Amino acid sequence: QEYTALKLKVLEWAPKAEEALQGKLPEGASVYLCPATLRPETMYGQTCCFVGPNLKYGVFKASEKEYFVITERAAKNMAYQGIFAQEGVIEKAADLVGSDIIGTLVNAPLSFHPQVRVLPMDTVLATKGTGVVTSVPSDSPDDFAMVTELAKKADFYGIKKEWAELEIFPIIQTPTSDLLAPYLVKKLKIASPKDAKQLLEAKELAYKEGFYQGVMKVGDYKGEKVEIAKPKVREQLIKAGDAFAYSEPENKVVSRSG
Ligand code: ZZB
Repeated sequence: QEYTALKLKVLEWAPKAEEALQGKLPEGASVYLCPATLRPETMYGQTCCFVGPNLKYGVFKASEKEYFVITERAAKNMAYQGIFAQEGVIEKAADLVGSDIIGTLVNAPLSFHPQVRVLPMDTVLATKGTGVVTSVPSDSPDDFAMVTELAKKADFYGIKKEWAELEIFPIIQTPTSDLLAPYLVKKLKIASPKDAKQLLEAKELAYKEGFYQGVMKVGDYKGEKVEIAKPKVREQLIKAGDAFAYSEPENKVVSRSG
């Protein structure tokens, strides 16, 4: 699976993460949360970044002044892809639990919301990507269901309601909608992130319709088909130093079909 790993620079740590990192990073180091995505063309629509509250993350050294927050599993893969300074070597500066990171403020490249919060999502898999997921509720049904849930039960999740209520802008026009994820969540009567079966169906539909019939509504490739714009946006992000290629062997247990 060939992902685009995005670099979401930490602007302000949540108090618990701040404490856990005390004295562990060199002066002036930049730390990034690095979500893996298959939809770089949707990055204009990021409204938050998800971590699994119970997952373990590491802060891994990528270069002299750059550190990535990802799972150990992802770090091991990255070490063999020319992403870190030394081939095959991983250097962990600190450990973090997902719940420690929640509330952290990060910069989201290309997004209409340049600053977004790190929020919890229980369904983030430790076995896929980097264990960090960027949220695009306009085009990802899972993300729309989760931000809706978080806004509804902010106290329960220990977050500020407004962190989950950023405006959702149309990014891609398809024959059915320019807000495909909210449309599908409503159509399939998805009430919460627990409706796993319908969410899987919604995701499949959103991937297909978005890729084959979508047209960019925003950005440098506005008016171009998603199929055409996707690699161009990816290149643009990589050239700007805001993303890098990350691949991993297909995981038979969790991969989607087709
Ligand atoms: C932004 C985005 C925007 C995504 C979208 C999807 C969509 P999949 O689920 O196998 O098809 N993701 C990445 N890592 C994880 C993880 N560890 N646990 C749970 N979800 C994860 O493939 C990958 C997609 O699942 C990624 O692409 C990421 O969400 C999420 F508009 O990034 B995506 C219709 C989907 N639309």
